[in-house]
Amino acid sequence: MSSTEVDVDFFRENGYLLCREVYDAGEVEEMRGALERILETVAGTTHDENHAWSGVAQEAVLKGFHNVQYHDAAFTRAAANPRLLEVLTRVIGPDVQLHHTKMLVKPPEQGAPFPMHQDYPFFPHTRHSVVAASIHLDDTNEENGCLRVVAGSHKQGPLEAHGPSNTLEVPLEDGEPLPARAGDVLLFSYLTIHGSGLNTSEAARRNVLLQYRDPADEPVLENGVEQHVNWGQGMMVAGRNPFYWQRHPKFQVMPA
Ligand SMILES: O=C(O)CCC(=O)C(=O)O
Repeated sequence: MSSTEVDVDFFRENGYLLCREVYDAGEVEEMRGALERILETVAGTTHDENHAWSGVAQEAVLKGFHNVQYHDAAFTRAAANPRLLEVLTRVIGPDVQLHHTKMLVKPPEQGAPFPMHQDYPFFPHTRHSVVAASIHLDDTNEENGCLRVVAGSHKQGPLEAHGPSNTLEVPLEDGEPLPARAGDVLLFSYLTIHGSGLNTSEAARRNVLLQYRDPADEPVLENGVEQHVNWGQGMMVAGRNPFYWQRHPKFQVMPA
C-alpha cells in the first residue's frame, strides 16, 4: 500500500474506503492466532455468550469480544500499525486516538448478520470524526457475510434508529457488498449506513474492528458522562492529544 492509494476524496464522498493489503500475511497470521486463543480461553465459560444482535434469527451466532488489545499484544501492534496510521491520519487528521476495539467472528453456516445501522448512536460525538477500521482476517464475499455499505449515506447525518441494536429501516440489499481479502481494511465513518449478511459458508469469517477519533471531537455526554467507555480508550496512535487535561477516562478497578 502506498500513500497515493489513500483516496481521501473517495472517503469524503462515499463515507468508506476499502484499503488493500494494509496487513501482510505474517501480521494476519499473528492476529488469527491471537483471536483463536481468545476463543479457546472463553470456550465453555460464562464469557462465551452469543453476541448476535437483537432481532436476528435465534440460531445465528456471533462471537464478539471487546478490548482485544487487553487480551493480546498482537492487537496493540495492529491498532498502531504504521500503514493503518498513514490512512487514518489522512482521513481523520494528524491526531488520532483509539476509541475501542473488538473482534467479530461469524462461525460457519450460522454466522449472524448485522442489520443495517449507523454506529453513531452507540457512541455519539459532536464533530463526527469517528471512523471504523475493519481488519479482514479472512477473504470475504456475499456467501460468508461480507460488509455492505450505503455509499454517501454519511451525508444524511444521524438518522432515527430503532431498538437496542439501533437498526435502521434499510434492507441489507440496499448496501453495496464489499468483498475483501485477508489483510484488507475497510474504513467507514460512524455515520455510514452499513451491515452484513449471514455467513452460510463452511468456514468462519473473522474481522477485527477498531474505532478511532480525533481527540478534539467531544463525545456527547448523557447526564454529564460519556456512555461508551472502556479501558484502552484514549490511547494516542498518531500525533498528540491537546485535550488530555480536559478529558480523560478515570477507571476504577472492580472485582470481576
Ligand atoms: O463485521 C461486520 O460484519 C459488521 C460489524 C458492524 O457493523 C459493527 O460492529 O457495527
